[in-house]
Amino acid sequence: MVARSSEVRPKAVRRSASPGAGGRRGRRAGRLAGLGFGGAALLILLTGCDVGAAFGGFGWPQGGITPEARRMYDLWIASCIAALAVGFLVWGLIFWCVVRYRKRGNELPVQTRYNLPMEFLYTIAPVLIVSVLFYYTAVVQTDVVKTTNNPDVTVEVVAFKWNWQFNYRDGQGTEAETVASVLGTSEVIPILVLPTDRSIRFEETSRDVIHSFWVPEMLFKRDVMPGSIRNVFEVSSLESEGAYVGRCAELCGSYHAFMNFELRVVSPENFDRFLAAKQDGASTQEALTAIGEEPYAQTTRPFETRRTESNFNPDTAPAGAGS
Ligand SMILES: [Cu+2]
Repeated sequence: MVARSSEVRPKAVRRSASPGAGGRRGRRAGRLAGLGFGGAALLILLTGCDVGAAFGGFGWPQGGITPEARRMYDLWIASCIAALAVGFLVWGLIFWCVVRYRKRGNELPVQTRYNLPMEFLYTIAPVLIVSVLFYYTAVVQTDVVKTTNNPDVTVEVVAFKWNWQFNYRDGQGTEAETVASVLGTSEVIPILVLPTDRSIRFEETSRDVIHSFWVPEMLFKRDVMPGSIRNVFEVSSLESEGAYVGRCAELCGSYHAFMNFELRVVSPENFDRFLAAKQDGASTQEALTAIGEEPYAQTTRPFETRRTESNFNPDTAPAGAGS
């Protein structure tokens, strides 16, 4: 045993003392990896490939209808690509080490310790990566929660157990007046009509408990608080006309799951006509019909408020039985 270990050490020392061939090989591998990543990045840029769509958005909801939603989506996709690039680099290095330094006898590989450049690299690199991700996250977040002094449309979102009221306002804050209103009932889903190409400010308030205003296509939700807290957010525009389901995203009681509404995005001209019709005393359904829109919600339907045998377990049912 003693003889063996004395055989090993000089060889290990000899190998570390002649870094020429190993260094060249390392540089070549590094160059190849760099070329590979550079080539892949160039290919993506040149082909204009939508990487997010190709990979199902990496789990992020697609089809956002606001510039803010697209920015959040882009941040997510870029973060995933960066994470994958780092992942492939690390996996590649692991596999390279596994193959390059696999056991070939009793000779020990080069024992690298106190390698300052290496330790500097693996301390600085993660800090740099996290700093870059933090920077872009802060930039996008600041942009998404930004509010302006003069939004084109201000709508007050009033949540209550278990429905919604949308008040179109002539200004901002609690001092402003409501000029038209949409109120949901157990029979009729409330439809929040809003225009494309205009900035919209949402001012939220609750009559009872905490709810949460959520339109999945806006990729954004914000809690609706009771009392004096008035949560506000803005979208710089809605980009696609259409009907989008809206939901309460905060567990607020028995019928929370049915607390739906519909966002109906129309052209600015039709929005002005809708608002004028409402101010003239038309119902929401009449005003929608007047601008050529479906009068009732297309994306969701009212829930059944009456309990029947089909939706309720009768007392005679055995414990734990489903209906
Ligand atoms: Cu709710």
